[in-house]
Amino acid sequence: MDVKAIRADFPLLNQEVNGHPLVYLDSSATSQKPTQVIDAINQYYRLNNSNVHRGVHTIGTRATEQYEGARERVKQFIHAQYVEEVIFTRGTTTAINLVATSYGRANLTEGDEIVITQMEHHSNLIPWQQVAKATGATLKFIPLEDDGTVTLANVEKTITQATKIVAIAHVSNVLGTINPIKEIAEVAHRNGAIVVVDGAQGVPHMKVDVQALDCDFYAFSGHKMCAPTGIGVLYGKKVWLEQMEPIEFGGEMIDFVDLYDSTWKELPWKFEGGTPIISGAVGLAAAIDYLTVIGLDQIMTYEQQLTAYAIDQLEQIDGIDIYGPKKRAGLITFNLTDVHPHDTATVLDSEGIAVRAGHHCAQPLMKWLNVTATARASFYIYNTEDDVDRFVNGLKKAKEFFGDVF
Ligand code: C6P
Repeated sequence: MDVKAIRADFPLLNQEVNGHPLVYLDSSATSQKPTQVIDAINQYYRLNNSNVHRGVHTIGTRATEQYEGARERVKQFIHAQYVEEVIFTRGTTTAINLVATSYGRANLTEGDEIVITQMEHHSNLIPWQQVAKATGATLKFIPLEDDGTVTLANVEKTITQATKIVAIAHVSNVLGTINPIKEIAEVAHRNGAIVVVDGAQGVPHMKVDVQALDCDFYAFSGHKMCAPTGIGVLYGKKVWLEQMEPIEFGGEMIDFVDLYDSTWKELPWKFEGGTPIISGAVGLAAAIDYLTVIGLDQIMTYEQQLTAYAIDQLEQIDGIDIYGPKKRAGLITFNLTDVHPHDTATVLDSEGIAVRAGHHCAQPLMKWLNVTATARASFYIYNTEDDVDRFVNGLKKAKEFFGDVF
């Protein structure tokens, strides 16, 4: 991977923050955008902006072709079997809520179980809490090992014939744990349950093949993979999507409308009520093209190398707790002893280094870690060993600042 060339594609990275060259280590929150994506959106608005699926005029046809072309790109990227299995949403949160509300409320009843884990982001927890409340189903949690992984033995123990839905992150946004989705799907299917994967931290960093994983639904956000905010995807197996009712009603998603009743369009449009996120889809297609040229396997390997390089250095620092397993995705969640993570992040920011501090939308996981908050450095294709060195030096400064000398 030519990281120097990649960095040059990201204009935002080329600036000073607080008098220092920016080191951006918050890509798990949102990634930066390359010129190729910014230009694609710019060009769409300059040349092809129109509403889709409506007019017969040339500009409208171009916009429709770009929007539906983006769907085809997503289909290829995640290796879905059918293009109509790709529903555009606002992001991961909206995608999971769509499954929970439409599939969950229609198919669950008292006595049924929804199996999740304590490492879930709130977006893959609260929608299921709501389904449980509405249907009388109960939530069950696969226990976590001390390093924040799940074992297949515990997966086997937790999923039973009463399980109807298993909802799990592909990659934890806090621990970096990579969950064995294919194996979990096998256990779930053997017990008659479906599997919903929160892929927000998966798709941007690794090759995802939804048919090979055999998951029933897979949700992800464009903004974590070089695309703009406001566009995301729900992949779902056609067999389920066809049975499901829309949850948003109005323009775009209808077939025939009468005074007292209406019918819906076929897949995927029945789930895309209102004017869709056209420029977002155009940006997502450009981001997919960009990442595909680099290669998802290369991205994963590179990020894991960079993370290992960082952890090696961090482990030499006294008084640092690093959370999560050894084999992990490209992020490091940590705390300096007796220093609040917000203070750590503030000192790093004064050095031009952007990390995230807080509960990372995973309060039950913070409880499991026995902390109220943590700091987190997350890496992407444009980060370098030099960024890691600056980060480690910044942490040393933070420790000095708060009264502990190495
Ligand atoms: N995590 C983070 O800093 P949205 O906001 O819908 O694009 O994605 C939600 C979401 C769902 N699942 C996981 C595993 C996630 O990491 C996220 C977003 C960001 O970790 C913002 S809290």
